[in-house]
Amino acid sequence: MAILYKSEARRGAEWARVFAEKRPDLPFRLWPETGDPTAIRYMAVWVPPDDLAAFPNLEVLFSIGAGVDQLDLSRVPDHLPVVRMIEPALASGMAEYVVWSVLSLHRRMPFYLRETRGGGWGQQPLREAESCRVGVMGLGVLAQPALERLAAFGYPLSGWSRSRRTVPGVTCYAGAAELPAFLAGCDVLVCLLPLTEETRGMLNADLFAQLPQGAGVVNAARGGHLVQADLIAALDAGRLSAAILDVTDPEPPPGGDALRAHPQVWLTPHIASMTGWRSAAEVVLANIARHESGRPMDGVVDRARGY
Ligand code: NDP
Ligand code: OXD
Repeated sequence: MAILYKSEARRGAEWARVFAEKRPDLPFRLWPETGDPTAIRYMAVWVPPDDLAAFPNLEVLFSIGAGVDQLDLSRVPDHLPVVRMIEPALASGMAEYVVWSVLSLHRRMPFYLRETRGGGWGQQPLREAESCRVGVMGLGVLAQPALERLAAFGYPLSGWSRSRRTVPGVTCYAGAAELPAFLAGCDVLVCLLPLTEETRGMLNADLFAQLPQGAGVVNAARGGHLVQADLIAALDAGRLSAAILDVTDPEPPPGGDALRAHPQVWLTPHIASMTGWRSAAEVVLANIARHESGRPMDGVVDRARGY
């Protein structure tokens, strides 16, 4: 019985230390050194090996990311549980990124940086936090701590999810029927949805048209949520004021890509949050212990929903 780790080797070395310390009975293999493939019971991956059938005794596929779209679930046998990453470093990193990007858009930083770099000194009226409505698409594990931090600034907060949620201090909307009402109240819109068949391409012209004039958009989820040409058109038409994007499709965007050059777009290279090295290994160990004692694991993906 062994676990196979397939992702960045430096992180893998840290995982190997944690496993050696806490589960010396469970050999840790670092891809591409699989050893005997029939011994592999667990895998922790960003993207799995092409031929999963070569590991006939695999019992659980752990994603080292919170998102699982990169796994291509259609290639993963139905009987195999897929478990996504839920761990504290991901949540705190995302909360920081969301607070930074909301503050930047609320305080019109893309405008001021452009203005001062261009030799100007123009000022705009200061908008109070209490009049800058912030809405988050997705009310999950990453969205909720971010909303909690945003509350400290006094922003009126709302959130949108698939099923009905209750989050203290947040006006919650659910489902397609309530999306228009949610969007109408977002001066800054933050996307923290998983990428699924339902959510792919959601950040499009139709959605932008339902936001208040001059709204700002943050996408810290996946590049596939955004229809890039629609964003550029909405910015150029003045419908949106600015966008902060941590994710693009593809990543990285090609050299001459319109997003890279657009004055109202700030890009970051998928760094909004990162799985903690040690904490992630410990979370996977805890889930293996649950699995081995017949208890439910934390973060099992619902294959029908896709997240
Ligand atoms: P969760 O699964 O905990 O939460 C997802 C939320 O989205 C839930 O509230 C869910 O609704 C909602 N949702 C899903 N589908 C729909 C839909 N069709 N309509 C409305 N709401 C929907 O995910 P996390 O918070 O852990 O992560 C979110 C995403 O963030 C990840 O999937 C990943 O893509 C991205 N990510 C990006 C990182 C980065 O560095 N840029 C780092 C980590 C993650 P419900 O509550 O009803 O289930
Ligand atoms: C994730 C990510 O999904 O880092 O964890 O994007």
